[in-house]
Amino acid sequence: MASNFTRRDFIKISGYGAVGSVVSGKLINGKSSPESKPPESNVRKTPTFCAMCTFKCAGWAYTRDGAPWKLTGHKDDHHSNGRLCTKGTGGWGTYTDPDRLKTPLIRTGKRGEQYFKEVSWDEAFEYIALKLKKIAEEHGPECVALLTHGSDGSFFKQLLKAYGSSNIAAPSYGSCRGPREEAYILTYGEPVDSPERTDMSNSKCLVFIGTHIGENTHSSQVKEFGDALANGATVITVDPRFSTAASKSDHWLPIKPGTDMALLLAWINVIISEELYDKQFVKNNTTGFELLKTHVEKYTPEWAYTETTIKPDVIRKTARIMAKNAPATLVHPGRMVVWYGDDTQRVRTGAILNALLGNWGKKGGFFNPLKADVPGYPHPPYPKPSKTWRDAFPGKFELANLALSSGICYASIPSVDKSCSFKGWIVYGTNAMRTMPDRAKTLEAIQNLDLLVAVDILPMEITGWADVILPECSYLERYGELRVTSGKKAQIALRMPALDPLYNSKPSWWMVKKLADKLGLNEYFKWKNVEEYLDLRLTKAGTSLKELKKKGVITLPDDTPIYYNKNEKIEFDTESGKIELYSQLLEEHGFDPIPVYKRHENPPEDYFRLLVGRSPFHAFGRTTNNPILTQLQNENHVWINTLIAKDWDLKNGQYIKLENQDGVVSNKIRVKVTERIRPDSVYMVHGFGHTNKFLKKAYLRGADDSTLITKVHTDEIMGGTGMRGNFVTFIT
Ligand SMILES: Nc1nc2c(c(=O)[nH]1)N[C@H]1C(S)=C(S)[C@@H](COP(=O)(O)OP(=O)(O)OC[C@H]3O[C@@H](n4cnc5c(=O)[nH]c(N)nc54)[C@H](O)[C@@H]3O)O[C@H]1N2
Ligand SMILES: Nc1nc2c(c(=O)[nH]1)N[C@H]1C(S)=C(S)[C@@H](COP(=O)(O)OP(=O)(O)OC[C@H]3O[C@@H](n4cnc5c(=O)[nH]c(N)nc54)[C@H](O)[C@@H]3O)O[C@H]1N2
Ligand code: SF4
Ligand SMILES: [Mo]
Repeated sequence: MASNFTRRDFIKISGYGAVGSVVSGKLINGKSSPESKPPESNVRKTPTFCAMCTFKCAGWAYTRDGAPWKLTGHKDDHHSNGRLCTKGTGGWGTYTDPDRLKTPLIRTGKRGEQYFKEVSWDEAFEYIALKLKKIAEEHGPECVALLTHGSDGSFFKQLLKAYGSSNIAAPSYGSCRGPREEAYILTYGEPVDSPERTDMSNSKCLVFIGTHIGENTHSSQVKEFGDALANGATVITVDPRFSTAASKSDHWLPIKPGTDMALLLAWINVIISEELYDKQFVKNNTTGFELLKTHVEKYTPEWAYTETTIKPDVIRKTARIMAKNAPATLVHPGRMVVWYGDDTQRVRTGAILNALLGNWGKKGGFFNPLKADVPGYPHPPYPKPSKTWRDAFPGKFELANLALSSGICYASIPSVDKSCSFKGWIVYGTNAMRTMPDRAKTLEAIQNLDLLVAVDILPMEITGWADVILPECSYLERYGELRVTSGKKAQIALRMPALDPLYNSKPSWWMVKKLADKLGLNEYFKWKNVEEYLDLRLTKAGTSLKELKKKGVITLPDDTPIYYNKNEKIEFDTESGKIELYSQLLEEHGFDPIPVYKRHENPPEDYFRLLVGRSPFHAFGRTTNNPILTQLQNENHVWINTLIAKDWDLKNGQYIKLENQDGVVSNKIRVKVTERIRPDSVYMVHGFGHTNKFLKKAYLRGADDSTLITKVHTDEIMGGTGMRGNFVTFIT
């Protein structure tokens, strides 16, 4: 199976960070051609960090004659490494999109019918404040939750805490990387975090289990993958689909979906039985090795073959390659890991394999991240909430370190055994109707709320159900929360307005300040305006707003080494102070202390497993109406194996519908007939098939995977919403 896109092309592209930006539109080009260069006096360059997805790459927004021109990456930034991805270069499309929300709206018709009246900001805040006060009086402030995604949700988080609720959840936990973070906390005492602490640039062997970097275009991850390829790293990709990463790999293992843990256990079996593990590292830094050794004896490559369809000799060979390159071998922990419900255990199996390779704190493995110390703006202590979302789930998800959006959703559906029932949601920057699976539950929850506020930039599915819609201006028109993230450098980045807000849209910091006034909470927001808020914090960190405005990104001095020395004994933040190959904590909570393989359901006859991934041109559902990015892709396709297409008489490009195991039917979607997927599965990218008719470009373009994800396989350890246990058949 050949790809006409070579390894060299990929390296080139990742170096330039703009996978496929082939459209000639002025706004899409990261670089201008010399002849298009305008007189400098008309050009303004403003620091920003991207909000097209949530990876927060820092860059520069250029305007020319007061109009949008281009966006580029910041050369010092550890997220972008100087280059934005395709989605990022299309950022001005969020500003120019004619479908933007333009003014505050209050619902006049029934929920979901989308009848709204235009109101002033003051009327909108008055309405919200009255409802919030009523909920606080009748049920307690804890019965209001904030669902949020994206850095500027920070201001609403502060508001909610001041109001008296700690129920703040992001889809990036329960519906994305939560199981990964918990698996690494359980094993190493620390999360992987975002951006990932993976030292791919220096890896000599990279192992991708599902994670599809290249289609997942998080800038630094693509750049580092490109560096590894350029340095000649051996790449092993495990994916039922011939992904972009697979096409750059030395070994593609087209695994039967849902059986990855079997492969991981068999790799561990080989590495232990052939004594290929890092003996000194394991002796110094781990606990439970002997128990692990006995535990994996039964998980031979021959056994794994029957589960995974990966041949025993391939399993042995790839395990030996990993060991040979260790500790510069990285079994990538993935990112969107909510697949089959046993996700914490699956990711933990990979974490254990990494421990045997001795790559923690090692070049080419996981580095020790640095982070700038930026104090918050001083405020009185927040009131202590008397209940949380956890009260609705006694004895469950105790190992979840963050709140679950699905937990808040289920706890909003009244039932006698729920002691914390939610009455109000503030939804900031997350399209909760699409990002949480099992939409029927989300709708039931919403219908029981006394207040649903949606803060968004576009008319999305969630805004359609809101009581009040607050139109935020785009990230290019506002100051935002500081970006303080961990990485190889201790950095701070600034987002500031490149242009004034269009229409009657406003930034979230302004909304929160006004709402705090109405709620009598202004003692928590003593700053006069956002510039004062940012400057005080930056001054305490040893810099200033003035410096950030000029530089965009600053790196604070920090000479803490990001690698450990060879044979150094490491202190881990686990109960035992060591890497826990055997987890006492999991055992105490009634879970397998060492991962145990359990089989998942197979698709019924004539059904195929629905696999989901990313379009390299889009971020989730938030960009599929973007006037620039829709020029690159304006609908999705369903990948169907050539043999299956023949059986069903399906042709390339033909529209079909998909029906899932519960009889739910998708919108129409074009077929892509390909050998690049296993016959037992189909694949589509997330983010298309919008049903809000006010999204003129995206409305009913392609199909939405969320509609078909009616069965959720909940991770019993931390509550993640496993989404890949759904099966579809074809309606022609
Ligand atoms: N079915 C299915 N569900 C999934 C996934 C999947 O692949 N399939 N992926 C999961 C993953 S990995 C993640 S991380 C989550 C992502 O979940 P979300 O971040 O909720 O994803 P989006 O659909 O992009 O929704 C973003 C919302 O924010 C709005 N928005 C964009 N910019 C701004 C802004 O500047 N201000 C404000 N106020 N709003 C803004 C957009 O218009 C949109 O309504 O979804 C998870 N859920
Ligand atoms: N362009 C773009 N990039 C993005 C995003 C975006 O919206 N657009 N979103 C970002 C976010 S928030 C996230 S979380 C990441 C998500 O991206 P990743 O974490 O890289 O990937 P996943 O969504 O976990 O996995 C998708 C891949 O898993 C394969 N797969 C499906 N089932 C199985 C299985 O059972 N076993 C194995 N081994 N493989 C399987 C699919 O074929 C597909 O190639 O992407 C990030 N990057
Ligand atoms: S990965 Fe791309 S879309 Fe996401 S923040 Fe970076 S440049 Fe923006
Ligand atoms: Mo995610």
